[in-house]
Amino acid sequence: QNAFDWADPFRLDDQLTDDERMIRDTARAYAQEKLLPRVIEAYREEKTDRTIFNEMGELGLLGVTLPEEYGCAGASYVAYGLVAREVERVDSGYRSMMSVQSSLVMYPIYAYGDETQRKRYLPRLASGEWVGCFGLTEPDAGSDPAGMKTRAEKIDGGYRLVGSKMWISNSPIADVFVVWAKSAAHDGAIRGFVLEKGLKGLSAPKIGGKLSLRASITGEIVLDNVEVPESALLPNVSGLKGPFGCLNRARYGISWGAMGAAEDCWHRARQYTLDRKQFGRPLAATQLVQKKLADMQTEIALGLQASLRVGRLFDEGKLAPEIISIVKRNNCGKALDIARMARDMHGGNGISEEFHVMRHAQNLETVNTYEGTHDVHALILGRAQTGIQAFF
Ligand code: TGC
Ligand code: FAD
Repeated sequence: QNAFDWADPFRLDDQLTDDERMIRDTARAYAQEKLLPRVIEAYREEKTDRTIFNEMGELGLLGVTLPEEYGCAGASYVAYGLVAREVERVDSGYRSMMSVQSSLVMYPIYAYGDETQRKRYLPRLASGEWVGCFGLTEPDAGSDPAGMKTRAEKIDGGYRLVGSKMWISNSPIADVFVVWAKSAAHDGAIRGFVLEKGLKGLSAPKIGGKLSLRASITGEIVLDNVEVPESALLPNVSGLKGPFGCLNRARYGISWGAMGAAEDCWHRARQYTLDRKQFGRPLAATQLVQKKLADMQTEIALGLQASLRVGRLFDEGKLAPEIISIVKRNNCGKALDIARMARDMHGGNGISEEFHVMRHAQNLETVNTYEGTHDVHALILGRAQTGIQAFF
């Protein structure tokens, strides 16, 4: 009889290639040895360590799916998911830093940029020399990005950008800003622009007071008549499908990452309830606790298997974007439930930073909201199966 591996019931490990296992092991060692020791203080002090980008870059963890000619690893989408899972096992904020750089900044420059833009930005972003951010959301346009007010006016030799972006990961420390705006010169279509730090009128104030994702810096982007040359325009995409093409990749990565955070909560809850005795026996000896552990194991095993399937479809070029809504929505929602449950199973200790579970739960509130909220993904799936859009 084959042995049951409680931590890997579907033998996910066997379904990976040697390259994927190697990248996963590199990410796991880095996350456990270098990120875990600093996360408690970073979270408490709301401090983002800029050098994390350089460290990830050195290990080839940034833009991992992009071609080697731009300094990237040319790895599979499954490998990208595995990196997200390992990094988010430590903290969702660290995974945010990585996935914004990879999927929301490097990917659009690669997919929608020209060769000059690729050569200028990709190697520097891959090494972590430069940090990037992605500006889609605005104070009055979150779930409905089509309602954005930021606009690009045509001027001699380029464009003038006016508007503001809100809730932008990495923006206060960014060197490169991928910004989406409605362009009058393109019949009002949404177009992407690549801006560099230091432009006149461009600023990115930090948003303070976050009770979630505190290890990852978040800010605004203020575009006060920022003038850019024609070469700042991403030439090869027009319309909302530009930002959505990036979001497809980031949302897919988040589906793996959220499961990494959930696994950390599950493993900690299992160990804690094995060690902790009440009423003369371990908490893990009670039926209620065992049911909770079984629920966690089941949801995580299923969630990871689903993300793996989506990753393989990505790699085979057979992916329909709606599938991503299934895994983003399911895995974030389930991870949040698991983190809250693990917090409860730790009793009073569960609210302490030392036990990590409450930090995960707080982080997952954001993860369940950004990149399309849990309910917005339900509406995407509802539309896809009824043919009726219910957004308004
Ligand atoms: P809709 O009419 O559905 O589509 C407009 C155009 O876009 C195309 N499209 C897609 N293309 C590729 N992939 C997808 N997933 C696509 N979804 C739509 C579509 O074909 C159409 O193209 P065309 O050529 O016909 O114009 O647009 P809508 O306005 O009805 O959209 C509704 C909705 C709710 C689906 C959409 O707006 C949505 O997904 N809202 C959520 C917004 C969101 O996810 N924002 C994320 C901001 S970035 C972020 O949160 C980063 S956090 C990262 C971190 O820190 O880790
Ligand atoms: P709203 O759209 O106002 O939604 C509020 C509530 O209403 C939600 O529960 C939502 O599900 C619900 N709702 C909305 N529309 C409907 C509807 N039609 N029917 C039923 N219910 C509905 N954005 C970026 O562009 N770049 C980033 O790097 C980035 N990083 C972020 C980092 C953090 C820490 C956070 C918190 C957000 C970040 N975001 C970023 C923004 C994020 O994508 C948005 O917060 C998200 O898309 C939701 O938009 P909103 O906050 O405006 O909420």
